[in-house]
Amino acid sequence: MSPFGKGLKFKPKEIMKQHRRTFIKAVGIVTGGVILAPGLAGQSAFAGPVEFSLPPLPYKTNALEPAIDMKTMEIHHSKHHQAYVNNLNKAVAESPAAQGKSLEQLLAGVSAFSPALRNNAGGHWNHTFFWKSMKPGGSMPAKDFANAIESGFRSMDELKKAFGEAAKSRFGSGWAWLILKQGGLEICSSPNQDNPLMDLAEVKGTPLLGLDVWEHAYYLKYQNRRAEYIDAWWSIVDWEEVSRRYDLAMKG
Ligand code: MN3
Repeated sequence: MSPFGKGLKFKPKEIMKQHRRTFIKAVGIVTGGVILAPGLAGQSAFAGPVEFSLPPLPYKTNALEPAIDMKTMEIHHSKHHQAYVNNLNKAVAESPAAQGKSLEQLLAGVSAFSPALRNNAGGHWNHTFFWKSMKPGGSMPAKDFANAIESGFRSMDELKKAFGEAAKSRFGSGWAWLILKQGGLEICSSPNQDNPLMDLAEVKGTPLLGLDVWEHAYYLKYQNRRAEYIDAWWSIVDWEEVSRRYDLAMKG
């Protein structure tokens, strides 16, 4: 006899879902090579295989203070980013052509998909990239990348100035980017959750650094003072990580 008893109104698919939930609660893993924390897996809808999940922050939520306060980090990661992940999984489940694709593949062909998929695939990629672009106390650029900054912008200060201008002048919600484009460094910005990896982006390239200038990223501490948030942010940029991205992009 089935563990669910006889005559229950479960359809076979629902029984599978129930069974998987129980299994996941017990051991915290999902089949298909995807490892998830139990709490995280419990939030998933299970319309199909779980493709995307919220990555943990690489530091504590208070580790970037005073540049970014703990409450902002908590809400930004566990609510906003989680919502992009959940809604991306929903959008993929509703789009057969999107299934089985990596996040980068979705972005590269995003013009073929729904606005929901575009916004949430972008949201998931951008935030994952953003968390890894920061480090408590920041770090220094490696030599090759420091040279590239000098030839592209004359100095780090000039780079920060140009990047800050792009971040301040992006109207409404969006992102500022430092990208590698045809071997050279460039600065641009994008609206909403778009990014330079998208086929429909105004400026395309390989992102090396990105700054979230949505109000949810800074409003609790800075309110309307976006420029102050940008200035403070430089103290926690992980330039070593940006240098690694530069090296990889130059090789690719
Ligand atoms: Mn955000």
